[in-house]
Amino acid sequence: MSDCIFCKIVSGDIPGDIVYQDEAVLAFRDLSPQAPVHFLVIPKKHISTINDFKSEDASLVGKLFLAAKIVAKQENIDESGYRCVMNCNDDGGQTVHHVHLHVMGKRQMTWPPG
Ligand code: DGP
Repeated sequence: MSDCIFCKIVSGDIPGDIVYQDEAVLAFRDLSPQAPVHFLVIPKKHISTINDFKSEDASLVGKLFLAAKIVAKQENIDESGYRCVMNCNDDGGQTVHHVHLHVMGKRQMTWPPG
């Protein structure tokens, strides 16, 4: 989508600190990190929210988590632990409408979330 900031990171039109990519997904560091390690994993194709996932996206959804696991190991947070969050729409706190999995680590997370 031409006005989507994350599509522009996928296309290279705006820079991203990319930590992983394959044919289906891209992972890059969050511009506004909420933990010492904070990266986002996105599908390369534009999907606005979790509500827009279709049954044919099941494998793609799995690939987001598999990429999270790979980068967590790269970042050395796989054993200490990390949190994966995917916000949906306003009440979920979603500000960028291209689905993204937040992966945060290298600090103790709290519960409940804010
Ligand atoms: P959310 O609130 O769940 O939609 O999270 C959006 C995240 O995206 C937020 O943590 C900040 C991050 N972000 C927004 N714009 C950019 C950008 O241009 N580059 C990068 N790397 N991250 C961005």
